[in-house]
Order: sequence, then C-alpha cells, then structure tokens
Amino acid sequence: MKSFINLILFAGLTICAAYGKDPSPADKKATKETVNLFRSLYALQNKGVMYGHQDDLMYGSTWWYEKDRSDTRDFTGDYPAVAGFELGHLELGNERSLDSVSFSQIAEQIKTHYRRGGIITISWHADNPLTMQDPASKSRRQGGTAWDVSSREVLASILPGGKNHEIFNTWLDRLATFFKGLKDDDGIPIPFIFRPYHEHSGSFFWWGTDICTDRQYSELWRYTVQFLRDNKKIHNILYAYNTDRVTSLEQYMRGYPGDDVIDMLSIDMYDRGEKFGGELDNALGFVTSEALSRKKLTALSETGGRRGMQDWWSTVLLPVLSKYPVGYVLTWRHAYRSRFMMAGNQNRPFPEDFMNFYNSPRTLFLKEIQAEKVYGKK
Ligand code: BMA
Repeated sequence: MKSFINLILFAGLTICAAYGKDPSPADKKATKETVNLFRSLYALQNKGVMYGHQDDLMYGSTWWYEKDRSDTRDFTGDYPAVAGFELGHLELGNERSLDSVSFSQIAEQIKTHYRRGGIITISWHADNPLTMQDPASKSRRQGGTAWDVSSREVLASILPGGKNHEIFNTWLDRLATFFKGLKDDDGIPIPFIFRPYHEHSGSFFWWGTDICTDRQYSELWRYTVQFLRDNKKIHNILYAYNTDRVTSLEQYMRGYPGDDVIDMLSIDMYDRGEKFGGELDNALGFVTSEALSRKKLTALSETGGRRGMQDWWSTVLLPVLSKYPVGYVLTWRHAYRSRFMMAGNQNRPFPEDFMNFYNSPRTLFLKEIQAEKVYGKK
C-alpha cells in the first residue's frame, strides 16, 4: 500500500514538474486558450517572425472600413498574422477612438481576426488623467492627451491615495467592460496581447521615463494588472512590457514591473537613419536573451522604414530580425487621409520590397499561423 501511495505521489510530482517547465502566462488563472496562445507564440519564435500591422482591418490611407479589406491583403494576398488595435479614448466613455475608429467595429474585427486564427494586440494611448481636467489644457498642442508631459504629478495623482485615483478606476473599469465583451460565438473569452503604457524609455507620454519615477511606473503597471486580473477576473490577457529605443539591458529594465505580471518583453524602434541596423541588432540581442531567460515572449512591437529607402524591408529589417527569436514585428497604421488631403499617389500601401519580406521563409503571415492553431482549436 505504502509503495502504491509513493508511486502515486511520484507520478503527481513528475506531472507537476513537467507542467512547471512549460513556459506559461504570468496569470496563473489564464484560460486554456490563453495558455495555448502563450505556448504557441513561445514555440513560434523559433520558427520565424510574424508580421503585424496596426489598424490593418479598420482602414488604409485611401479607404475607410470595408468588410474583409486589409492593405496587407490587397498587396500580398494574405492578412497579417498579428492585427493591432488602439483603445485611446475608450477610457472617456466615447464611442470612437482618438483615431475616429468606432469601438464596436474594433470589437467586431477582433472577433473576426480571432475566428480566422490570427493574433490580436491592443495598445492604449490614454488621455492625461490630470491635465485633461484643466480646460486651459485644450489650448495647448496635445494638451490633455497621452502626449501631454507638462506635469510630473500624474502618476502620484492616479495611484492609490492620489486625488484622481477614483477617476482612474473608472477608466480601468471601462477597459474591463470592453475586454469582457471580447468573446467568440461560444462565449469563450478571446485571448489578446495588451501593451499599455508603451515606450516607457522615451519621455513623450505622461508615463515616460522623465515624467514619473521607475517605481511609480512599475506600480502603475502592477495596479492595472491587479485591477483587471484579480478584481475583474479577466484571464484572457497576455501583458506586454515595452520601451522605445534603448542601448542597454539596464536601461530597458528600468521600471519593469515583474515576471508575475508581464508575459512579453517588447521594444519599439523606428528607423531614423543609418545607425538603425546596428542599434536594432544590439537591442534585440539583449531583449530577446533576457526574455528567454525569463521564459517570456518577444516582439518588435512597432517599427517603421527609413524615409526614401526602397529596399528597407529586405536589406535592413529582415537580416536583423533573422538573427533573433523575435515573435512578431508590427508596422504602424496607414493613417486614413481623405482625398483632398492626399499628396501624391497613396494607392500602393507598401513598397515593392515588402514582397521580398512577405516571400521570405523567415516571415509568417496569417495563412501560416492558421495552420498552427495557436489557440488549440480543432
Ligand atoms: C500615433 C499616431 C497617432 C495616433 C496614435 C494612436 O503613433 O499614429 O496619429 O493617434 O498613434 O493610434
């Protein structure tokens, strides 16, 4: 009998140990589909880099919301693997985002992309909860917006004990309501990557590095995750930590809120000149190795080509990405411009060289991801 009990105990421990070894979301209560997504993304990092595009399913520079349309698909015949969405102004209770996209349409497209087997990432350019209350801020450029960096008191004012704490809770509550509505036809919560308070290393958002302390930044993150995960019991989110360009791991990790709340180590870097390739190489080197040592996901979550360079995708971006296990690379939105505002021919959403990027065996678009069944669906 005793040896039988020992055997059972041993088997149990072995199963636990094996389970513990698998990379898993920080949220111990993450839904099955979210755990599947995390593990699929972790494994896919060794297979290739997924292409992502912000607002791809919502509009292009020459069109505004047409069913099933996508600039990426118009150009290559396939959708991006990762579809990016933006929630700025959801916190205000508005119907449309700061980019004039309706939130109900965003929810609809998230569901559609999920149904197709694609991956969803969400950013949040939240207004400045302190300065937006001052009517005078409206007369300043970017006054009251995410880009309003005129006060260093913002984080102190929204964290517990601050005078705007309740307002901020209302904002998070609106996010939570939206997130809870993201369900598939069977009522199963749709997993997604959430990347709030992005580009911390820069100082151009109210959560930027010179606008708050690293400790406050980390507290803001931890408070947000606790609110959504523990209070609101939302368990279908993978959380992405993010900075703008950095030159060292130490700089990258300033304000890092902890492995118990973060799932992905991501970085944003746009090409501003010839040094970009080397700088990106350096940054992706330490970001991806740190992520793997912590069993976290990775992404170049925003990038953009060098002005005037025709072969940027194949000669600058792809060679660097190919050196590291980068989960996805996302390029930003093709902002809609009404016809009277347009200069030149905007009908070609990508340069010809984008096809070299698309055709590379290293890059993954939606069709390749569909075959992976990242959510574990049959
Ligand atoms: C920025 C710009 C803005 C936009 C914001 C949120 O980088 O594209 O025009 O409002 O992202 O999508």
